[in-house]
Amino acid sequence: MKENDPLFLEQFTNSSEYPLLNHESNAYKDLIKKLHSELEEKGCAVLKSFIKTKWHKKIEKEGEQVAPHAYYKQETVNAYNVPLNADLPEDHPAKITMQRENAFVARDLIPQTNIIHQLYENNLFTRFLADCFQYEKFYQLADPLAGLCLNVLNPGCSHPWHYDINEFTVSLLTKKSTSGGNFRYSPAIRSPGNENLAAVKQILLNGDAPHPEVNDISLEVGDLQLFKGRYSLHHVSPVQGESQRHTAIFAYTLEPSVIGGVERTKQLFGRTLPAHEKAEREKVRTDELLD
Ligand SMILES: O=C(O)CCC(=O)C(=O)O
Ligand SMILES: [Fe+2]
Repeated sequence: MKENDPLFLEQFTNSSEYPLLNHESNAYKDLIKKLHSELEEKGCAVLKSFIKTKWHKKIEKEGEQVAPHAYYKQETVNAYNVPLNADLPEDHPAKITMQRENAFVARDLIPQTNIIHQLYENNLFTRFLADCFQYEKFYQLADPLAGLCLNVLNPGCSHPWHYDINEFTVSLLTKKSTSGGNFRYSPAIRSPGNENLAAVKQILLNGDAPHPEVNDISLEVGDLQLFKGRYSLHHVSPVQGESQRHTAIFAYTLEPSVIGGVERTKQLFGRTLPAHEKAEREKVRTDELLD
């Protein structure tokens, strides 16, 4: 099956509830309206059972097969993914450090036939996502490692507070932890030109504890999550129980040809490819927010 074949969506996604194939239909327009207002109100929208129930075991299994290839490097990080000794005031929230315990399987290690890979490369799906966020067009990342990855969290581990490099993030839970492993976020806590440092610092110091500005969501396998990760500080709380937690992370941008920075790519995947070195020399990001 070709990755942009509409039959892929028909077969694997819950197309009666999520009519992605017919973007002229009223059902499609109503869905977009609903999701967009959820994004406006809560900074996040969840499409329950976006993948048909009968394929849940398959996406879980495909994830389990690649999970052993995840790159592990426990390290001390900050929420901005800038060097710990960056030239910033001592009271800057980037001086608050955390342990990074999650591991990523890079895109080039996820078979192209896997459901999550086909979904990422499906142009109808990409168009649908742009419509949800009300943008003219979304681009799949040009990054050969980071455009699509599987985020693996082992029991006892968490994903520390951070912002995403890309403007919008879309993820799909492929394996649920026994308990814990909740996605927690502070909607639109920063915006271009305003880092809102005092509020960020308060949330970082609060850690895993409940906070009035932090929303807490628990996802099921096959749920699709839409999220504005460049502006919303977020983390995943510690995974409890025996099972790993897996999420497929789909990254999109508003400009073509976006590739992650060398420092960040090494942090996440333990390696870079020539494409990253080249992009570093010709940086295209323009919003002046820290990485
Ligand atoms: O695994 C998740 O649910 C979110 C992970 C995340 O925030 C990220 O990979 O940037
Ligand atoms: Fe993130």
